[in-house]
Amino acid sequence: MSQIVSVQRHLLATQSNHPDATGDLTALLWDLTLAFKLINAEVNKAGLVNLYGLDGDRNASGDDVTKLDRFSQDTIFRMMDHGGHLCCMASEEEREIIRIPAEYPKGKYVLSYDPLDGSSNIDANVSVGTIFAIHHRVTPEGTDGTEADVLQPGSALVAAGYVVYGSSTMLVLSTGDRVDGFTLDPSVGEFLLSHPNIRIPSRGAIYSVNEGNENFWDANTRRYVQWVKSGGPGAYKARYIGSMIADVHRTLLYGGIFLYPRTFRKDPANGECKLRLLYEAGPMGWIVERAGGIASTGERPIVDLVPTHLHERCPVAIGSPDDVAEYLAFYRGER
Ligand code: P6P
Repeated sequence: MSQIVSVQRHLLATQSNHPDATGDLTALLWDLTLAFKLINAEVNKAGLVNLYGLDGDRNASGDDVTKLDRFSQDTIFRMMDHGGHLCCMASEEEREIIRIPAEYPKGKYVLSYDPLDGSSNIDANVSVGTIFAIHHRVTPEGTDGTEADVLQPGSALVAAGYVVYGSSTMLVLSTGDRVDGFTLDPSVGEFLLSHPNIRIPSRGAIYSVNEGNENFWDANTRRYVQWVKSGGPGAYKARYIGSMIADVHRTLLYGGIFLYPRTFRKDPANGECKLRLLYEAGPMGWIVERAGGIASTGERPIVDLVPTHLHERCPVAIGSPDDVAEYLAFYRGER
């Protein structure tokens, strides 16, 4: 009979593998899991307390902010601002970095997060989630964090993860060595280890892309998708939820490929990208790589990109190594 392991116990066991660990990261992650439980409770009853709908704001990326975005943003801030683990934060919902209030100590980590990814779908009860990324600060200890602490590549991540608020609520987390999944048992309010050491299948018969953009992709991406649809790699299914966290979570567990390539709709010369590097592509790409997958912009690994501003976007090809390698061969004109 399998052991019952809470995320807290798992984090303590992981910490014991690092003799120089101070417990700071463990405590930071514990605080985050409580924020996730609070957000989960609201997401699960949003329709009952009129939390659906927009709150009238627009975020730095120009997206309409839903009431649940605002609630999730505020919950994470109020949970994380006083623990002494962070020097600053950055959120997809905030134009500038989020400072730690003067009365609280400044810690050695920096947290970047998308408080509620996929929230444009929330009123239709589509799975949404929270994505988080943790780096060591690069500015002097004890001082206020700056953008320099936030603008770091995925390759420098210390930990990252996401929570899918779906048919069940699942936390997927990595502190570097492996990827583990914890399912929330709502009857006791604990995240319990349900998917130890997640490894992405080498191939999966699912491709996931918004085909409504097909006429605005580059020619090689169009060729790849047509090749898949004509049975090139075998009989593949199309699955696209429109919530990156749900599409990538399915890809991580079932295999296959998730694509959000550059589109040439608004700017035919340079194109435009949809997914945010700091809050979506970077952490999700880092996690998939830790599980044995590939996460590429088409030109280079996503985790190699050094962000130049807080709301930078990038093209995304994430998934099983065989599937993403085939896409990259088409994208680069090698097939
Ligand atoms: P489209 C949600 O708004 C999001 O940022 C990602 O979660 C999702 O993958 C993408 O946008 C969906 O974009 O253009 O297909 O609606």
